[in-house]
Amino acid sequence: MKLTVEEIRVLAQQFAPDSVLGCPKPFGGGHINDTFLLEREDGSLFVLQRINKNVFPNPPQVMENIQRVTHHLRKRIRAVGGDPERETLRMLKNAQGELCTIDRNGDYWRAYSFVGGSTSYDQVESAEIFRESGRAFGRFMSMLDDFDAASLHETIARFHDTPKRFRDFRAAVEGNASGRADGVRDLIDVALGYEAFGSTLMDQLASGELPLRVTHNDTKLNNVLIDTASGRAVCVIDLDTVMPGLCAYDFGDAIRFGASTAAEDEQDLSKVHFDMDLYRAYAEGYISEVAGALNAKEVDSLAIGAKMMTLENGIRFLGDYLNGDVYFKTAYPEHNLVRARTQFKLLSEMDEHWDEMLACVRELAQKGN
Ligand code: ADP
Ligand code: GN1
Ligand code: MG
Repeated sequence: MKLTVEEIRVLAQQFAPDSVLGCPKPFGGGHINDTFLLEREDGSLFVLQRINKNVFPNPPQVMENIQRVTHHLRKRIRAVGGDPERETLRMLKNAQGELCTIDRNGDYWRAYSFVGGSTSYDQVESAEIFRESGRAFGRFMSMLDDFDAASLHETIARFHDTPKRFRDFRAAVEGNASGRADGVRDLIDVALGYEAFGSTLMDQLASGELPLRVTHNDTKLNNVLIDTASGRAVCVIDLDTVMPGLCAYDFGDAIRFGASTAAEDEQDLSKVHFDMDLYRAYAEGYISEVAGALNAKEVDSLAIGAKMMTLENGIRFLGDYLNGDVYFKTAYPEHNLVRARTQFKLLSEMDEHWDEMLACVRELAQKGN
C-alpha cells in the first residue's frame, strides 16, 4: 500500500537526527527509484530514495557495493587533493546506524547528502557540459582501476548482455501481455534486424579481446552532477549498477542519451538526430581520462558501444511497452514506445556516421596516448 507523505517524512526523520522541515518533494528525472528532496532545520538538504525492488532484487547487496565503491573513491579523491564530500556520494546512516530503513511494504529507503550548488541535466544543453560529463565518467573508471571488480555483487544479472536482452525482447513480443504488438510490427522488425549485431561486444568479451573493468553502467547525463557556478562536473551519482563491465557500456550509454539533438522521449521524430559534434565532445572528455588504459580493441569498442547501448535501450523500451509498462516509470501510455522510436532513429543515423564515429575515437586515443 502506498505510503502517505507523513510516513515518508517520518522515514526521512530517521536519517536526520535534527528535525526535518516541510514535506518531502519528489525530485530528479530518474526512471527507476523514487527520489525526494528534504530540508533540515539548519537549511541543509538531503536526498531520500526508495530503491525499486522490482528492478533491484537484493537491495542490501546494492548498498554494500555503493559503500565499498564510495569508500574507495574517497581515498582516491583525497589522494589527488580533491573534496571527497562533494566529489562522491555520501550515504547517511539512520538512527540505528544502518544505511537503509525498511518500510511497512518491505521497501528499502536510503539517504544521501545533497551535493549543493550542482545541477543534473535531463538533456544536453551545451557541448561543454557533455564533454565535462565524459571527463567525469572517464575519471570514475580510472579511479576504480585498482578496485577488485570480481568482488562486486552483480546487482542486476546480465545487465548489458544484449543477446539476453534480445531473448527477453522476443519473449515480450510473443507474450504480448499488453496486446500492443500488432500496432508496432514495423518497429519490432527494425529491432530484430539488429539481432546479429547485438552479440558483437559479448563475443569480444568471451574471446578475451575486451577486459572487464569496474564500470558505472548507467551513464546518462542526469547521473552526473555539474557545478552550477563553474560548469565543471562534480560528482557521479546513481551507483546502483556499478558492476564489472566494459568501457563500451559507459561510453555508449552516455552517447545514446546525450549525442542527440532531442530528449530521449521526444515525440516529434523529425527533431531527433544523432549529433556527431556532441559525440566528439563527449569522446574528447572521456578519452582524455582513460586513453592510456585502453587497448586498441577497446578503443574501437567505444564506437560499437554507442550503437549497442542505443539498440539495447531501444529493445528494452519497446519490450517494456509490449509487457505493459512494468519496468520504466512512464508519464503516459505511449511513453515507452516514444522512447523506443527515438532510440531506433538515433541508431539508424549512427549507422550512417559509422566510419566517422570509429575514426574519431581512434584519433583521440592516439593523441591521448
Ligand atoms: P534513478 O535510479 O531513479 O535514476 P538517481 O539516483 O539517479 O535515481 O536519482 C534521481 C535524480 O535525483 C538524479 O538524476 C539527480 O537529479 C537527483 N539526485 C540524486 N542524488 C542526488 C544527490 N546526492 N545530490 C543532488 N541530486 C541528487
Ligand atoms: C534507467 O535509473 P536511470 O533513470 O538513471 C535504467 C537505465 C536506462 C535508462 C534509460 C537500473 O536509468 O539502464 O538506460 O533508464 N536504469 C536501470 O533512460 O535499469
Ligand atoms: Mg539516475
